[in-house]
Amino acid sequence: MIDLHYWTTPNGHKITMFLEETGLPYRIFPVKIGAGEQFKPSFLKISPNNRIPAMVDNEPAGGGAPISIFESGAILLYLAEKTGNFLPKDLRGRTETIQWLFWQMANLGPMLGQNHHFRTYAAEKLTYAINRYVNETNRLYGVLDKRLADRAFVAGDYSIADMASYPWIVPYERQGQNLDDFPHLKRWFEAIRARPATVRAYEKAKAINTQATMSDEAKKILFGQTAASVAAAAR
Ligand SMILES: N[C@@H](CCC(=O)N[C@@H](CS)C(=O)NCC(=O)O)C(=O)O
Repeated sequence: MIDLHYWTTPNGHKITMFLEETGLPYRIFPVKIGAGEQFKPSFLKISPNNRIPAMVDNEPAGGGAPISIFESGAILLYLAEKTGNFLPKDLRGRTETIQWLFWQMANLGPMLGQNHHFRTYAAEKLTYAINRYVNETNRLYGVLDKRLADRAFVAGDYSIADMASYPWIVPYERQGQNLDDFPHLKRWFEAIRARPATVRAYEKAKAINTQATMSDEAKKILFGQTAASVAAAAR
């Protein structure tokens, strides 16, 4: 059994998308990040960066003690290796997939996250910061669109590289983007959106989090963090 410590955000959806594809048995432990549950000592033990998702595999290959993992890219890679799915076995296919997985982790996630922050959440609307991240989002959409111009998926067949990127494209309107400007990306997006496993993953999220907006209290918890926040949690 897999224990998934999760909240209903893009990085959380990556993992439910994978698990729903494979049918691997799992249970969800919701971590309400707007309520500060990511600072619970029991969660910090498996996710020292106080971020979701984190996962515990109670039945790792070869037996032994459970294995815990944080960082969504590391979790996807672990699950792909565990199940033998969604990561090619040949050297070239595997390298391509891991390369695009890292591209998502280092670019698409962090930059679009800043876009959400400055465009939607920040109380002060800073034109420079908004333009910077909306433009960078636009550039990254362009990179993905070009990559998808002559292939169905990011790297070979549907893989963990696609599962990593898709949830970040879902809020494209909120990121100030128009999918019609990126026809290959749009075709890829619609194909993944229609997959039964994707539909199930997003339905699960809706059932777990019924609150659509972020409260001022949640903003304080999420956007006021310093090293002292983690130190205080350990006391
Ligand atoms: N690079 C990390 C990023 C994880 C991340 O930023 N998670 C957010 C939700 S999408 C979170 O847990 N935020 C809680 C907080 O900011 O305290 C990953 O991909 O797992």
